[in-house]
Amino acid sequence: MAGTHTALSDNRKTKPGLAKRRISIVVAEWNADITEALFEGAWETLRKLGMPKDHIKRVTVPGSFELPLAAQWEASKKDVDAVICLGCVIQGETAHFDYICQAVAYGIMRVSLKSSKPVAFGVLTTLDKKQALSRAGGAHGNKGEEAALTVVSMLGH
Ligand code: RBF
Repeated sequence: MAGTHTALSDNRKTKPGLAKRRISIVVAEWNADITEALFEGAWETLRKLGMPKDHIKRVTVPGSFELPLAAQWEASKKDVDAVICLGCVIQGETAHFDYICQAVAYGIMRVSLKSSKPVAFGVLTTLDKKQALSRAGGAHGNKGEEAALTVVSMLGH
């Protein structure tokens, strides 16, 4: 749950330094009901912390597998300080589950290390839709919100 992670930034206070930052949020369209909820969580969190609307860019990709490439396109832009990747891979519906999850996790990590910019892994990898829903604004919080807090923390705010 978001509140239990002490390493994450305090999400109650506005962070003045964020007004100068720019963040891109890459959202996968697969399981769109879930990923839209993750996007809302990330967007609301950045706005609450004081990031101007026009400093938050949204990029949409077809599926989670496409997240690393779009993240790389964003991270390679001079004026982008950090990227948040949001997706949802559900095991019950995906025989390729392990391949996709591994490729996406590795790809996102690579983009982050290569660009030296924070790139958050906000990708749900769950056994079923119920587990995904509980992590997209349900009992287990909203992982989009946590991904936003993570990049804010990594940017030093
Ligand atoms: N993308 C997701 O973001 N979540 C999924 O659960 C998901 N399941 C998939 C299942 C199969 C069998 C295939 C072929 C693709 C799936 N994708 C999923 C799409 C994937 O991320 C990517 O968009 C496509 O494979 C095209 O590169």
